[in-house]
Amino acid sequence: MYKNSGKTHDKPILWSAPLSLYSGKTRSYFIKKGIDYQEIFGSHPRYGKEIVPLIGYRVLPVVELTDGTLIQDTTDTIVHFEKKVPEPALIPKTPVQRAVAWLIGFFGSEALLKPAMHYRWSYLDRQRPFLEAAFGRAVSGHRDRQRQREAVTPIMEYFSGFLKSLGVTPETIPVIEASYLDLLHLLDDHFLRVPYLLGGRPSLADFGLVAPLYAHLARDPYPSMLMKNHAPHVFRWTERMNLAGFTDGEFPDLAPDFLPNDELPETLEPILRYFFTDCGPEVLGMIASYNAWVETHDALPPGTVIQRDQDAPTAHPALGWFDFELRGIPIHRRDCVDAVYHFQRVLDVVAELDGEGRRKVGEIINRTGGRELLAARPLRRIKSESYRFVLG
Ligand SMILES: N[C@@H](CCC(=O)N[C@@H](CS)C(=O)NCC(=O)O)C(=O)O
Repeated sequence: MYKNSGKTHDKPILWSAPLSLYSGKTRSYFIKKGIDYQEIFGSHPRYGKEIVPLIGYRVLPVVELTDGTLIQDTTDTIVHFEKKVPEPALIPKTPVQRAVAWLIGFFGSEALLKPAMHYRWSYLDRQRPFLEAAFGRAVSGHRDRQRQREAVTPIMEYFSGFLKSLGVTPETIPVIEASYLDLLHLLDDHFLRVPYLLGGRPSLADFGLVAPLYAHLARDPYPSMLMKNHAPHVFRWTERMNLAGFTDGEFPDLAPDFLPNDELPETLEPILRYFFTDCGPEVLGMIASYNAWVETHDALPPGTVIQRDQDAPTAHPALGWFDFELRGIPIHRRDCVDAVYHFQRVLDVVAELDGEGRRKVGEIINRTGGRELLAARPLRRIKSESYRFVLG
């Protein structure tokens, strides 16, 4: 399933960059879990020469384990280390907290790319020097401003081109911004009272959410100012997520654990409701787009790579475009096979529940408007093999 670099190391290596959305998720997980790791940016020659050819495409982060195994995918990394180092557990074991951690982790990692990319690229003119330096640090080994600037031009054009694929246009920007600001306010109410999403200990929910909310929305100058002024407690949580240990100076008396009795903090249900309402239709659209592809490619054998352009492997393979509405505004965007795959993982976690846990989770999902989304099913199972998504 994973390839091996053939090198051994004293510590796992996090191939990453400070500006990278998903790198922020693994970094925060390693810091909170207490994993002794070494971070090396993608500008290091070994990344381009040895790591990228093994993965098959440029992507950050990649975790190189001490035996050389290469894990690409932040959720896989967390699941791997949770098995290897069970305590302190950062994926809850009780049914409600476990299902909610997977759900919010999914929405955070997969459903907030629109605001993250919008605030980075639509406001480029207000933060260009910061982003040029950030990209330079990530991709160029030159210690020369001019040469770094030249090196970043193609990659900045590549990533800014994502706006169209995500459906970010002059017509959709107002609703994307309004929806994001509402999320910030809900999260601010929460982090005013509780240090992490599930209480006194960070979980998969926090790591999923910190992905968009750190590298782009807390660090890039324009959205950073917005977050600090609209949601100062969210900004503080992004700092907290990058500090070792669970106990925060603001909450010294709170046990460093999830809430007792599988309870959720009161302020969490409105956040779940937000995700189901504002992000649910988009995820449903992606699943429908995948299912339509499956129906027209019925005879494909297991192992077939799920991607329209088979010869151009990428972190976010696509099959086509689809339409959905955000608060009544139509949005046309490209689908993401990886998002459907990650939703399938959430469905698997919910399907494993039984008895009282299943009943309680069902009640929360119904109360917060998630019934339709949780009833959706990818028509054929998606597997991840050697960094590609394939039919099961
Ligand atoms: N599902 C992957 C996604 C990783 C990812 O998309 N990383 C971004 C940088 S933050 C990237 O390298 N994108 C390259 C591309 O989309 O071509 C994970 O969780 O690790």
